Amino acid sequence: MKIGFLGLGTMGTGIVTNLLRSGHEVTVWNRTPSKCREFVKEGALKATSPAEVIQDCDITFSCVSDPTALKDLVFGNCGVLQGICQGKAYVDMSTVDVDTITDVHEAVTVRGGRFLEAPIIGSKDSSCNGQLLILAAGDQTLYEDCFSCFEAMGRKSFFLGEVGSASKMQLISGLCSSTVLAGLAESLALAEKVGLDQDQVLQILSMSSVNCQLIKQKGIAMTTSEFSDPNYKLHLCQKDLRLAVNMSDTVDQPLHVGAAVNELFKKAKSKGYGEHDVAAVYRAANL
Ligand code: NA7
Repeated sequence: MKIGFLGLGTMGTGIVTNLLRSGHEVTVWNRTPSKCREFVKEGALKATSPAEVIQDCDITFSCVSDPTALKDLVFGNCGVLQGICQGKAYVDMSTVDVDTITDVHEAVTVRGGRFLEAPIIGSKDSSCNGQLLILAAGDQTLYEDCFSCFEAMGRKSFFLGEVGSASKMQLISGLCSSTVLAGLAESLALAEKVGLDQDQVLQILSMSSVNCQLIKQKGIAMTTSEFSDPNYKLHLCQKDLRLAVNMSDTVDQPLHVGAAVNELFKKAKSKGYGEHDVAAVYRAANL
């Protein structure tokens, strides 16, 4: 089976490395072509457009930043759609909204291709370590055909049914984790203001019922101001929040806390921390 991969950002880099390590034949494409170089050295093939990758491969995956990037990739010049025909399979792993993924699904299937959405829960570390959680929905036969790839990328994959369900789950997951992060940022900021020792605060939190990996890792990043090597970029997290808030509008579900968390992330982004790690939300909480 020939595998294609479009989008060699933070997530794509870890995923493609694991696909190659597990013996898959992979053809890559990235908007900035220089990012393909390292993978070619590791044995990947390189194509000059998304359409060419689709034409050369049986299953092509993509992972790009946001809905605009995905639309460019799929509907743009020499984009995914121009390679799609009967027998081709396309799997998108970006975090986008239900409308965007539905449009992509319709456009691919109307041309005879098979489509799966498969957004991922994780960060740079989990994509490098093959520990992503994969949320898939759409064509179940394609989900089954992706088995060896998903095994290489992640620790577990879930099939959630019709296209849109995986994007919904992904946005819920992001809403929940960024709410925890915002709560941690404000708690640590307040702790500092009232004169507590932050290391001791973190030690106590990590022995209490709120203990989790996120609190531990991001707590250390916040108290040591280590934001510059992003595990997950703050502007992507804010995009995920924006999409979750928009989704809540479609069903009239109030997001009192979620909307406020979104504002905090927007503030951190406007202070110039968009390309930093999500933990930099602390900079917006700690005035
Ligand atoms: P990164 O590291 O910011 O990488 C983003 C990738 O998306 C990168 O390959 C970009 O290409 C690509 N991109 C961005 N805009 C476009 C357009 N318009 N056309 C084609 N390709 C584009 O993000 P992550 O890897 O951390 O995250 C990827 C997704 O997973 C995202 O949805 C997260 O929310 C979850 P570039 O290298 O800049 O040319």
